[in-house]
Amino acid sequence: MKRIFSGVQPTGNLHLGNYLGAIRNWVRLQDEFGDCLFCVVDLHAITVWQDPDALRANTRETAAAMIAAGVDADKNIIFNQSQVSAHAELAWIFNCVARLGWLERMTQFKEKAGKDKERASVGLYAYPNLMAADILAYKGTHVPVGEDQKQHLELARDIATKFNHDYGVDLFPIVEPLIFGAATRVMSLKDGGAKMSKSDPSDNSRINMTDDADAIARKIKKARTDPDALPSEPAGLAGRSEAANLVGIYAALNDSDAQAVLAEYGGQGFGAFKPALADLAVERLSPIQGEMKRLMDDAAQLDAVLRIGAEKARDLAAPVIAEVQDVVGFLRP
Ligand code: AQP
Repeated sequence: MKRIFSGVQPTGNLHLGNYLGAIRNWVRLQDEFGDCLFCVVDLHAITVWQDPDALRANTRETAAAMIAAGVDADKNIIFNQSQVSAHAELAWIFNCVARLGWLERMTQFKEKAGKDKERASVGLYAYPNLMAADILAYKGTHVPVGEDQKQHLELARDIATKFNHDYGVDLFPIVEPLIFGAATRVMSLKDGGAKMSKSDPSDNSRINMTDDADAIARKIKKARTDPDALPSEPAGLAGRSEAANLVGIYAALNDSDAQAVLAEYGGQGFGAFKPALADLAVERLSPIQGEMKRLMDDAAQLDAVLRIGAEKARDLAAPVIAEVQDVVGFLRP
């Protein structure tokens, strides 16, 4: 059976990369896969400090963005991770399956911990084990994510394989990443070598899902580029990471590809291309933003969606956790 699991951290500043790399693809997959769980991963969020009130607000905002983007809350399971204890339970077991050497290789930990890794939380280090538990608590088979999560998904595969091998069972599936679309890695507007990120201190580096039309136009206008005109073929974008990023964003928003964008804009400068990109971004994002705002104005309704989703998720995870406990040798009632 095919089952999708994917998540977004409620760490604020939800951005165009989260939308194009993940959430929009969920909308497309929900009809193809009968069983989809979309999670606001608040346990992951606290691996770095979160103000409690901001965490509550960001959890609701993230859920609102999913629904506003078109994820159907009736057909799918939308919930926040901390309401389902199976995630933390299975993560502990996976802490005992994963090897230190595997975690040592995780580039996201290195990037997020920075130079002072002694001061990083243990949770940040063990983050990929929790991510494996998120998926495997439901025997998830497919995980739509941006390219940055590829390494974590390889680790989830390693954990599933080792668990199955160590206990001589065929309990966990080997998960498949689903990384697709014209913008699997949206880059910072200020630096074509860095990914667009919630935690970038510069707000001008990203287009937030809550930015209004003026902010979107201003940020795209200020986006770093080079002085050359756009090439007429994608090959001409080699070595021009900022130009390639803007073309990729345009292609993703327009549901086309770089070839088609350059067929239209090749030979033109950024003075013409940037306003066209800004108009397209506003056109695509503003309906989502309107709906997000409407949903955010009714916190009780959003909380109800998350509560119902968590109930359904608990029901799905319970037999898997029981099976794992039997396999591991835990006595249970
Ligand atoms: N720049 C990006 N381009 C494409 N996809 C992206 N994703 C994140 N950034 C980009 C995808 O969005 C989903 C949710 O990500 P997350 O909330 O788990 O956060 P993250 O991957 O750690 O990335 P952020 O948003 O940039 O946060 P910080 O600043 O905390 O690192 C995932 O599927 C991810 O691949």
